[in-house]
Amino acid sequence: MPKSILILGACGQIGTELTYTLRERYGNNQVIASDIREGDKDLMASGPFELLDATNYGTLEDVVMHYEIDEVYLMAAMLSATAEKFPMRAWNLNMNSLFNVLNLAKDKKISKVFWPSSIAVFGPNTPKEHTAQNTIMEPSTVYGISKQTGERWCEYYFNKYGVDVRSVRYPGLISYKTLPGGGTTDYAVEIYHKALTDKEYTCFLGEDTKLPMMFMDDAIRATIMIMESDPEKIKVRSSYNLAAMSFTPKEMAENIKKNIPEFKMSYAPDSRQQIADSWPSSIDDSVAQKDWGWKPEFNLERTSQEMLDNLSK
Ligand code: AKB
Repeated sequence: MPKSILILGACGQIGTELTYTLRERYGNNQVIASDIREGDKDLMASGPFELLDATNYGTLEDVVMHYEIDEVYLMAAMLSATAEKFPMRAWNLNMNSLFNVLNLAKDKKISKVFWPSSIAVFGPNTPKEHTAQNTIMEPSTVYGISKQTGERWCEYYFNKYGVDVRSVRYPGLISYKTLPGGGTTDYAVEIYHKALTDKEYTCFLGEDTKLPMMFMDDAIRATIMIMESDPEKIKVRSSYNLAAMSFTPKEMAENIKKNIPEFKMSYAPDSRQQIADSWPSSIDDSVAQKDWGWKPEFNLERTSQEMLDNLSK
């Protein structure tokens, strides 16, 4: 029997690309896309789509039973910058959707769960460079607190109820198909759009703010890799550090100038600077490399090339 997959938050930045990739891999009808609102028309037309609020257990359970779902990818979340504006809404969305999915797995209605964590689980007291898998974690943002709490619950459901939940801590993600929304690392996507249309960009982070980043193809590959790994290889059931590259806005601008020499960057840091300052600059992902063979493929050079080539089509 082919397995049946449900993606919650399928119209978001990660969900869109994950849906396309999983549909290619397992067949269009095996991958049910869902979101609280409609998104990209091509995505919605490429296979089954359900309008679904992941915080509503009843409707989520109905969809899971109707399609006989085996695996759920929970990509719905409120990101760091928006979560600072709406703390309670962020907490409710990020936590209730996770509990709903973990409880479905606990009750054996689904067999496997993917839930994304983030570098936001770390905080201002965490060592900034090569941040280890296990280190000080004192997140100072609403989003970070929800992700750290989520990690604890994932590990608890695995230990206590045997729930097969798998997770990675995504860095900032760079992609051209769907824009991110409400994150602190969003500048690293906006910059390419503005470089092509306006030849200039005002960055909301300071020029030396170094953050861990990853091209979307690497993020999708990591997600599918961890989900397809043998369960005994997944030794960390909270969430794995994941890394590809780290750079500052200034380094990114210099890189773009190699392709668009007239590109001009200016800086006007806003409230997102404080969030960025609380996060690591680079991540040590050696545990993911050792446990399930993770290895990134895209550096800044290759990412810029992909972004500029695809956005100028
Ligand atoms: C954000 O900026 O909030 C996200 C993240 C790093 O989790 N991209």
